[in-house]
Amino acid sequence: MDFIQVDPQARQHVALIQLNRPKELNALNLQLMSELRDALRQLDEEEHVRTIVITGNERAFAAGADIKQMAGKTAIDMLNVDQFATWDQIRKTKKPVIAAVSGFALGGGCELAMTCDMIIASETALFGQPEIKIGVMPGAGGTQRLTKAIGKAKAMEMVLTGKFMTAADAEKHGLINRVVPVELFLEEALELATQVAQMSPVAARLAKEAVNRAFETQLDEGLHFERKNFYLCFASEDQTEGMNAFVEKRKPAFKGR
Ligand code: CO8
Repeated sequence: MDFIQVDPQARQHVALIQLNRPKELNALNLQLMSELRDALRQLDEEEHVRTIVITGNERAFAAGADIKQMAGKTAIDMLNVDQFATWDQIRKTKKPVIAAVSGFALGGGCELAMTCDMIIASETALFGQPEIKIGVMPGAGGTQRLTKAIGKAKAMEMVLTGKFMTAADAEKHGLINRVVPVELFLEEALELATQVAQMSPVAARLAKEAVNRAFETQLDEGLHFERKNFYLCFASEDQTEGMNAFVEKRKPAFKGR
């Protein structure tokens, strides 16, 4: 594993996965996502593991999908790569998964945190869907999960302006479970994972499935719709301009085509 570190026994019955591309603020490239999928699949099968914590580092949980990797892609390239197959496998993890978030949780990083079952955040955590600023839109569930978590008005504002939400506001609006001081965010997540790990693993799995079922049918349709529109963004000049501007560290000049 190049971009993640796995400790299958961080605590009794609790595994820890750390995203590990610190220089790139844990930007989620295709390899990292495949490694994460493989690790979750393996931990899901290991009998001694009952709950899983995913974390980044103090500065960043993940600053989104890897813009440098996506910048030159066409809509058809994106469709053919089908990276969301990996995301679908991740969301099908049977054991409870907790995100321990500090610093940036942006774009795909925010979406990854929301794909987990619970989120513990440090007081420095910032959540956002800033894709609009680089000429695209959320593609890994952001338009669906954020809207369900914090409601239409707040979600619409975040998705249309790219504005970040602080950990305190994220707690207030129901996006996360709780905020703790930065030195405690991982400890708190491991503690919560340990609590869940003391329950019946069978009941925990079934209960997780049932809670997710509360919105799953709608979610499937919503995700499908979101993906089509996300791919369509890659047919625009604005996507090329937006992502190139990020890579070249300048302001984008969007033209509406
Ligand atoms: N992709 C690639 N590289 C990144 C990313 C990213 N998302 N975020 C940061 N980096 C890199 C920077 O380019 C920089 O690298 P270098 O040192 O080589 O120039 C390094 O990480 C450090 O970043 P900054 O110097 O920019 O650090 P700052 O503290 O000045 O700024 C920010 C931090 C505000 C987080 C800034 O880096 C930023 O705006 N990042 C991009 C955030 C963003 O737009 N995220 C959304 C990406 S699109 C997306 O997620 C689509 C999701 C749907 C599909 C999911 C499929 C996987």
